[in-house]
Amino acid sequence: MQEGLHQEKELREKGVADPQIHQMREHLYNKNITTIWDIQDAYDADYFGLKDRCPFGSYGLCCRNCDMGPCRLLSEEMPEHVKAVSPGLNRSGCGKTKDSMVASMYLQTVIRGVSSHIGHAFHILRCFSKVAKGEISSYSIKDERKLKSVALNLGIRVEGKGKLEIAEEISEAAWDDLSGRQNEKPMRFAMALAPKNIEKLKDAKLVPTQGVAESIIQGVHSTAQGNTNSLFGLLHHSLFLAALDIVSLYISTELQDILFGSPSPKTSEIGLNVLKKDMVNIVVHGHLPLLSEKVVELAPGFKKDAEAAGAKGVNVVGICCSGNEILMRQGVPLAGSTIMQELVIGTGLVEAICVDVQCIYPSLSAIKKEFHTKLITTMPEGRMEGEQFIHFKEEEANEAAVKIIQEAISAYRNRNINKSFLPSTAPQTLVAGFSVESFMDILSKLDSKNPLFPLIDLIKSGGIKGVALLVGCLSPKVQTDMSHVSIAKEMIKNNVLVLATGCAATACGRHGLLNSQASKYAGLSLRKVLETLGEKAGLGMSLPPVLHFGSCVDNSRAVILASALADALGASLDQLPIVVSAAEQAVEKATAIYLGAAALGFTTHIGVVPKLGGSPFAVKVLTEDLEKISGGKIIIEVDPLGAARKMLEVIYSKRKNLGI
Ligand code: BF8
Repeated sequence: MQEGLHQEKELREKGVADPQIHQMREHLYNKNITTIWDIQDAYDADYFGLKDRCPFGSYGLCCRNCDMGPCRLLSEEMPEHVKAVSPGLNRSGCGKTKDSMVASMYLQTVIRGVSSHIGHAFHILRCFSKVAKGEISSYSIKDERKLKSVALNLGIRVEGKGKLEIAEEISEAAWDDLSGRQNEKPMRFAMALAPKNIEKLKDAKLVPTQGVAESIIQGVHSTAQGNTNSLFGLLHHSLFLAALDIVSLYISTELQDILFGSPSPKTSEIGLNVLKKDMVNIVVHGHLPLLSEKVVELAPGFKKDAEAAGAKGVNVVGICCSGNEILMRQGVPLAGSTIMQELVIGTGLVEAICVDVQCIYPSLSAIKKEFHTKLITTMPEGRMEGEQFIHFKEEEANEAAVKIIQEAISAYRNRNINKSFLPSTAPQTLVAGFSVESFMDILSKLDSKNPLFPLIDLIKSGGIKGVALLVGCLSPKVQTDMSHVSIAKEMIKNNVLVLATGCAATACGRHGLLNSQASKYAGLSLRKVLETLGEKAGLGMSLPPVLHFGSCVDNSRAVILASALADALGASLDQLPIVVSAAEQAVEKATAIYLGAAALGFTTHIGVVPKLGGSPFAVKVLTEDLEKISGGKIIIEVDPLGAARKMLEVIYSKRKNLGI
């Protein structure tokens, strides 16, 4: 682990690679406005004389759960200067060992990640249920094809039923899965997602079961003082919840598609320069499409109001996963990735940044005070002290969106153009909006009856060697962006098709990997495949070598695709030449996702050192032993090229085992 921490430092010393981030950072630094990278630099420069983050926290050996603590334990691996000042205790006040402390802290991280995704699913489900019951008119069922396919996958009959009736039955299934009584029954959405693989997990007791809330409480309970000290029990529950996490993502994705439409490829742009100097700029930020869709829908109706305020109109742009949602469905441009949220406000050109939940830095409050920007919070989970709160409720969705747009227009009058700054870099063009449905539509141009067959043939023939799914966040602890970008380039060079979601996708977008021109980085056979598919799909250009597969909840889309491939090949998920990489995991949700992928059977890479170093046993369980249980495992590798090499080896060996 110590070596990994050194490697992280070496990578961040290379400096930020995206020129627009570099320019904005410098601009703000000169104005004494600090950003996430400056804080990381401050930790590197001096932190209680350690010149790094606290080693006890970094190793997962700091427990502050109860008031006997905090307790911190010493690892042999820690640097000498730490050992010299530490009393060298090897158990907490209550007797937690290094193993149980590490595993307990890790489970708590997973629980926060899973709870965030389940919280997301609840927001969507509540709205969906009200639509199904005809209780609200601000939303409707936009995608009937998807409604029916979700119903059929859940075993719900659709003949002779109206769409609201079908929707109500889907909603009941989702409520049972998420908040029904805990029982031994697999979640219905789990069986719809990957039936064969879920069966396979039975012996390992990793099948996501109904009554999610109780499973979470059980996890929190077992980490409370005076409960289990079993390393295996705690890690097993982490894996169980993480598998369940993927199913909760699936619920959100499916219901969102029904409400807002399944995505299809759209050309758009990404970069700070999508903000317009002569328009009222509204940035939507967070994760739920409920609010962002409404702002996008209603903003054009306020052109006259904006003109009256001296602007040419209202420009809505996205950031974070709310941004991904409206990008892939409406083609709305992205101002940047989540890690750039401070910079977006720092342009001085944002009238309102409206946020819902998750990945919203509390630092926004301080930064926006330097400008005329309004930070509008809309949900209790994301409320910020001293900031405006427009409580978003489905029943009053239109009213909330209108209020936000009006607030933004009124802020435009206070914009001080002398305080504004945009970097000199033009936005990157990108194509986003790939989903299983839209990808199958493209493949159906090759085989209308069995669209999956051409993909299987390509994998079998080696035209596509395998698939890599890039997930998760961007981190200031490494060279931001470049872990994802380097891995993506290495994969496509070796004829591996790359799917990307969340911030991994937006990083690839800013570095020009989400457009046709990027096929020049692809190996010969992958390039040919992309050109053929692009031509057959009538796009008049090659498909991008990295397919933007949506927001973080849309990782479930990749699992659906993998599950269909596994069925067609007569294999299980762990046998497929598919790897997952969370190269810059930062947020608890990313932990839930990468661990969930490994629980389902995927070999999954992480590129930031996890807080597991205090327990070599915990590391062994996740990086080695897990393979015997689920078929998946974790690869911890900070160096991106080293990680790519390891993932390619996995792909080649899986191909060999499949005899292809
Ligand atoms: O959910 S990748 S920083 S934005 S957690 Fe957050 Fe990580 Fe970005 Fe979307 Ni996902």
